[in-house]
Amino acid sequence: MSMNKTERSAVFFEEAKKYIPGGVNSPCRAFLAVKDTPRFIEKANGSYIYDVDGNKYIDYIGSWGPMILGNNNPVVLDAVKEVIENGLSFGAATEKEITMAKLVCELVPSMEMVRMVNSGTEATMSALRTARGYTGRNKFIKFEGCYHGHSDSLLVKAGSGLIANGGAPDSAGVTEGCAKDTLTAIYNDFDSVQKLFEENKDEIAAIIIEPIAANMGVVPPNPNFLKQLREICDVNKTVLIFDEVITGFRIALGGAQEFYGVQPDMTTFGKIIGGGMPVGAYGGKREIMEMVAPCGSVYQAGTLSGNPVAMAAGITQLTYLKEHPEVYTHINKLGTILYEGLAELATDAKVSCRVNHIGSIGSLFFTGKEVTDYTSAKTADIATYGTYFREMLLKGIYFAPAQFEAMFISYAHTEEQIKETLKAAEVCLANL
Ligand code: KE4
Repeated sequence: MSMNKTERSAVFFEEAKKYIPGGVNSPCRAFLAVKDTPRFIEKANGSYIYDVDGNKYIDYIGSWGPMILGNNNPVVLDAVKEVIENGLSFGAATEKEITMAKLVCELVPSMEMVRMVNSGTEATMSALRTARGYTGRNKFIKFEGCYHGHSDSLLVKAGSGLIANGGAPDSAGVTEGCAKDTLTAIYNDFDSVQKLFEENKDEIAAIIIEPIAANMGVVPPNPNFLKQLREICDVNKTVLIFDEVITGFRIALGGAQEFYGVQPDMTTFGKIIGGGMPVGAYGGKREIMEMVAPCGSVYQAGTLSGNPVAMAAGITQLTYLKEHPEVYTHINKLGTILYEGLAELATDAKVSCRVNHIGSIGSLFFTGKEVTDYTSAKTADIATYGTYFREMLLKGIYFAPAQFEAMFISYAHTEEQIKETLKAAEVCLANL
């Protein structure tokens, strides 16, 4: 078993902790949940990342989703290099923003208008504000275990880094006043949604949902669940928001809404839309989006929104995906081999484990239960996941450094690398 050197990562981590909370600029990177030294990454290329101690890893994070074409895709990189010469940011309108907006509306038919922002958090926060402005209502429904970024009213019973190491799903600093309008339902439990509508008649502005949950680990929607949400929103004139920050342009070119054939009223994007640069977006029906300033009364703004360099990266990546449908065939095929292979190996090793996956995203839960919601996801044994993660990392496989995250396969991954990963997993699972 190869032993990673982690000296330099360890030194950097101690230094970083002096100046940055927890030594990281996002909690998921701290490796707290897996009780290991966070690897400080020096460079990335294709399906590999390289840390500051010279270790090389097959990368199943891809910056948490953006790198669908692989790290440092030359087409995206060239597009960025080309525009940088003309200036990094103008704070003024540019043609590239029209190109991006038209492209998003073309690829996602439910989008009649779209506003660029700089992160998934900004996208969901703004979409929610717009839905409230449009309906004149305050309350909204989210689902336990879903994560929609870190805006106050969405940090209620949220997933991802909030629950990574067994933490509470609610953040300190979110006031009663803010959280009181956040209603939480149970993923895949339509009765829990219906009950909230009965208890809050005509008061619910929106439902926001990850159409495939990926922040309590990957939890696909039950058949008809999304359709039921569509119907109850129609009846109650509630805005249905699909948070496709992870699933957008990933599950299909048109996102989970294309894959499941259910159209939301609004959609939020992040990650892939930026090609690795900071980009988020929200949009949907014209009559809703015309509420947004400066043409409407819902205010939202951003110094770097629609930044020309970020637009070049995002437009290039989305255009490549539009022109190369083979990307999806490839990543979905590798996803089936990897995730079904992991499930088989766990069974052979008599390890109590569930693997949930759709296409190129998936996650592995050390539990004997079907994982269909937050409660069942939480039965997963976090300590065993940590052991498994650390062992795989020592073998050069970089999985999600937390139980309640997804893994991502890119177009740069090869069948050989998947087989190498499964070989490593066979040994690790047998040693658990
Ligand atoms: P950002 O603000 O991190 O760009 O996007 C927030 C967000 C919104 N919606 C969904 C469905 C998301 O998954 C995210 C962010 N995902 C996390 C990983 N679970 C990003 C990684 C991190 O927080 O460092």
